[in-house]
Amino acid sequence: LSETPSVRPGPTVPTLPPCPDLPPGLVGRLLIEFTSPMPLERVQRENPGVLLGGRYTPPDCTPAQTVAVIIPFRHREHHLRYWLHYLHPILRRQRLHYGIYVINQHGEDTFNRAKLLNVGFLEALKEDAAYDCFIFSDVDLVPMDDRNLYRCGDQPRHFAIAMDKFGFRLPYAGYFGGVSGLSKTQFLRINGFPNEYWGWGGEDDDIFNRISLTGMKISRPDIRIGRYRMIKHDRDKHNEPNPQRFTKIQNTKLTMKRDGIGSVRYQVLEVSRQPLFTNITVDIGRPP
Ligand code: UDH
Repeated sequence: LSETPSVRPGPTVPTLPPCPDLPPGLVGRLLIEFTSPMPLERVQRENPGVLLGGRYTPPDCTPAQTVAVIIPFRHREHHLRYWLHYLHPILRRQRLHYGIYVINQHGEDTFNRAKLLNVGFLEALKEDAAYDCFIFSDVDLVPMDDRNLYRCGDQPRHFAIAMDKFGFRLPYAGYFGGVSGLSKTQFLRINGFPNEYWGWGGEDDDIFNRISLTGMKISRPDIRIGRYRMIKHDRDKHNEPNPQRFTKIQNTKLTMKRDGIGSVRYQVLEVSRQPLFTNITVDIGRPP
């Protein structure tokens, strides 16, 4: 009798090839409009390949990254339907392995976009520790070109560089608002995002400062490709411009060490896996 245990080959698991760097089948410039109503049932019908919670993985290749798309949210259901309608097919064509997380601020206290994004980072990782790239997207911004690839690189990425509302130009050189992406490592290097910007404005400039102060540089797509349509809307209630934002962004260097992903406090009230996204309703408190 032989001493060596016999190794029987198991059933062969077909391993998919790595996804190509440039996804085949992109279409380039897209027609984006927000006139016809967009029932959620229609969006579900259009996206049968999306799994519960808004997860997707390409059937024909293995992507290099696992991407969590994080959306700060409150009372924008009709924007979300357009966003899902346009983005799922785009992300699919981009051959991304991704999940969609809508971080819904509970209650009617002042909105806090950056804190919601911090919550999204932590909660997405609780769902799947494999996430290594985080795309932070406003719910009202839809890319007009699918060559604007929602993935992370060796520097933090700013995607929404040419929005219709700013005349398809960057409003100022240090603008980092709307849609941005950081790898897990890049996000942790800047201690995540600030939690102390309540109301509208400034938080994106604080994030820009964090990136610069840690010696990183913003990467951007070509201006002809980074084009976006914004769904027109009035100013929301409880998200008034924050008068403290101008002084706060002067102090990022002092505040970023104590205020960030390491200090975020919140309470998850509900996690609900919908067919096209995961909704996380969260109590993030209120301004002091
Ligand atoms: N958001 C919500 N609910 C809110 C506030 C903000 O979901 O009540 C989210 C949403 O993802 C939004 C993002 O936070 O896209 C940014 O907020 P915003 O859309 O208010 O910011 P923006 O700079 O608009 O796009 C500012 C108000 C413009 C008023 C224009 C009046 N013509």
